[in-house]
Amino acid sequence: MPKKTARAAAAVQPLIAEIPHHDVAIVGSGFSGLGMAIFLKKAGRNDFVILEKADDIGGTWRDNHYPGAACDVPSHMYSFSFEQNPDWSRMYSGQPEILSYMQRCADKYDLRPHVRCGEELLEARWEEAEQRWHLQTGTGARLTARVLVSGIGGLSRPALPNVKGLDNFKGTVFHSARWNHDYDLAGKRVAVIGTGASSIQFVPQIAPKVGKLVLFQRTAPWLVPKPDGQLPSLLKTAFRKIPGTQSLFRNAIYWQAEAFGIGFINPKLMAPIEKLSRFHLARQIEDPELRAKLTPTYTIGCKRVLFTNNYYPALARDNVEVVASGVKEVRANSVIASDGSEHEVDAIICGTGFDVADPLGPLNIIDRDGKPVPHDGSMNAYLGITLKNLPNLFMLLGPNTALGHNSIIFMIESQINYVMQCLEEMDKRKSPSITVKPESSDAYNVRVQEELKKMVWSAGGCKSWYINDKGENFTIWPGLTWQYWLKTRKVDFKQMLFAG
Ligand code: N01
Repeated sequence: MPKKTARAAAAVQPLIAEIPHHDVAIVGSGFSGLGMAIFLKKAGRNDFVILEKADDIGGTWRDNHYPGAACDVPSHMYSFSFEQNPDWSRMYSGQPEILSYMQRCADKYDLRPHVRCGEELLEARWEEAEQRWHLQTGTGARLTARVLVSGIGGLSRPALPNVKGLDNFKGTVFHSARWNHDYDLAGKRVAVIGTGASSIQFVPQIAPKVGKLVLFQRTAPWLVPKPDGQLPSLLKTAFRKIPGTQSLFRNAIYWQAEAFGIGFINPKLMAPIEKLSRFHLARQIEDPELRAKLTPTYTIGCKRVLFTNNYYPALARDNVEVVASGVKEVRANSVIASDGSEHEVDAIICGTGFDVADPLGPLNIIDRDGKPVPHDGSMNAYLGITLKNLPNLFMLLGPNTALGHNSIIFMIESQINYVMQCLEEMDKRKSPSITVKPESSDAYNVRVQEELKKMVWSAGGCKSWYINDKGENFTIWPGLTWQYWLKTRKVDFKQMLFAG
């Protein structure tokens, strides 16, 4: 540490003595936060705290408990590589099973004593003189940490549609990620807004119960069959008894998903998937008028390709009406579609996704110059992990690391491995902080944006939450996951600045 910095640090020591200090503060207890905590524990780094805004662990898998909530990535891949579970009941497990897997991991590694529930991080300020983060939560609690790891994730804040009159609706309104299980849907007239990954899972569950379901579809999604089913007990026994079988199964899933991912890089290769999707639609929907409404009009892959076997059959029911239009207005007892039609309903369920434009939400991060990180939807990071001018801040699932084709947990593990190397290197060099060089970060992000311009998310003729208002994509990783693993496997410390 430079002499001046050391003197300043010594001067403030008495002032901060009463604020609890941790070596590492992790934000969030979803897959990212739990994974980070497990790696720290395994490395004997026990001085860490997990700040969790809710009253329990689990992140998105705690919050998304709508009927039919399940993962659309096979469970043997959608789980930690170091905590494989031979007992997954199905190929694609449901939310309760995934959440209990996460809870088991937390208990096995004794993480709960580290979790401070009900503490939403609202401000993180880097104090250069002290070489540490000053943190303040929603309860007013203050703490400091040498290292801050964000496991916030992009899908933590539900987005209600910005529709005139929604507040004046006399019936019940809720979002898929805040499902109201106390509201009995039986016999009710229900409007569902949105036809994304969440909606296609809950619509088939509620359609047989409700009196009438009106589905507002602004953009028809591409759907393919979901190769789901119970896993036979013989296979589970093999996973338990024959070494290597489960890893082999996991690897097969991984490489199949990577092969699918090639289509995002070169959409021409998506032709067989598009054919499959059209066949799926034709096989499940007989009515030509409904089929026309459900036929997508953009290149497959531009929005998330959705896996389902029971969505189209649900839409073919007599009590379901598909309105191929957005929503213009909500009145006291009805929803007015953009095509002008009016639909009287008792309840509105919003499957309208998440607020991803501002990945930080209410969190105010203040950099080493005292400047706040802008909340303008253009946050970028070196490898999606480290940000210029923000020492000792690591993001898990940061900008440009989301996927449309494989397990996000693979990305999380690659990032955690990267963070662990940075911590070790700081120890080795006896340096209090590490920051990415601004020029390295800038050059990296120019390359990423250039690559993304050619890919299906920009070139596929759709409007998706991956792209911001300026046409930039700070969401998706422009490649296959093994390429990301290769880039993050060994940290290139030449791109980093060390203090001291
Ligand atoms: O949200 P979405 P989601 N008027 O943003 C529509 C993950 N996930 O919750 O397409 C009318 O995909 C919007 O219409 P359009 C996964 O990463 C994973 O379904 O923009 N409609 C769209 O149809 C996924 O990508 C799993 O024209 C409006 C829908 O709402 C992410 O979560 C399961 C509207 C939103 O779709 C989000 O999925 C579930 C308006 N004003 C989710 N505003 C897994 O299995 C929005 N829409 C891992």
